[in-house]
Amino acid sequence: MNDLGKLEDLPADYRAELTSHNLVPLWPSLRGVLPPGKPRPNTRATFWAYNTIKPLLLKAGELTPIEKAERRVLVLANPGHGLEKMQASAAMYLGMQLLLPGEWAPSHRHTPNAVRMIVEGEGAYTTVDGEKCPMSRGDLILTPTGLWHEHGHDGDQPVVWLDVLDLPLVYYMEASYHINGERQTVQPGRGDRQYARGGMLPTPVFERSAKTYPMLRYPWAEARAALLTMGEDMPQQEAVQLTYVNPETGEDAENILGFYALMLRPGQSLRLPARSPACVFHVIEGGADITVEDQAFSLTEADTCCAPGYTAVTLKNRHADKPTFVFMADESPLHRKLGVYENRG
Ligand code: 1HN
Repeated sequence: MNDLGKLEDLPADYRAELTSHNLVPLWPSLRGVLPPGKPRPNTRATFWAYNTIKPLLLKAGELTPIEKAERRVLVLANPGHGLEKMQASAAMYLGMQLLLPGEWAPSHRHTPNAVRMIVEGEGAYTTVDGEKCPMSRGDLILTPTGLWHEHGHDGDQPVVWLDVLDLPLVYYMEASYHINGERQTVQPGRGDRQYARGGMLPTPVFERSAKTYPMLRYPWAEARAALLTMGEDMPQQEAVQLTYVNPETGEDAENILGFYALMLRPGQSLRLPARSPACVFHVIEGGADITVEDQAFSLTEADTCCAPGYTAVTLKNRHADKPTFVFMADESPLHRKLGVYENRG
């Protein structure tokens, strides 16, 4: 039943004639594009250790000046897709970016959406849509589609952050391009200050802010405090997780990828259900053993791994005496909007 015949079953002259007319028989390829029961993802469970990446990134700092690189990034590429594709999953791109003291990564804007999760170092900032966002460890900073962004660094130590983009999807859609721009003028006002208190929104009396993305920076200090407070009020075995959202709409912070912070309590083990989107895990604080099917990774601070969709993932806090905090990115908003989201338990 499963064998629908091979291309070679057809006479060579018939195949050649089809080809000459840009025609292809479906049946030899049908099982490939519609495998039985569940997809056969190219995305492989993959682990990237920060202590491997950091020296190589610092070396890139010596080898390649920022003026030449524009963005000095080592891409965390999934071997299942082929490294040259620069994909972590079908829709996610991951990269570790280095900015050295005094450097400036010039302003541009592009169609793919990006976020940065700050890994290490103080004193850098990214200016997004005229808003100067300071970068500190664990902060999440959005650069949504179409918004100007540039990075600068007034500190005295290297700064490293994790870039997460929906580039593979936008590129696949043949909708990926960029425009270079001038240095931005910093405008007064910051979303992370205006939206700092949950449940209370700025309400101008005479006009409303028309910003599609009102909040661009999600400080780690706030996320961490929220997780700890939530944890105090929840049963011990329940997952303590928050979603980064647009405070005006309550929707995911960006349109295509979803972003979350998870707290594993001391010694806690947590099984995440098999869901259709692929998922990325990055340890902000602590350490976690992460198991994806038959693969087991031990993550310490600043390590990153990814899991394909349709796969259950188990996370275990490696510490018995303190919580572990994990940043997650996934393809849920995309799957939900397209109607293909599944949770298989
Ligand atoms: C980009 O604009 C940045 O602005 C980083 O820092 C990584 C990877 C692909 C395409 C655009 C940035 C990127 C990128």
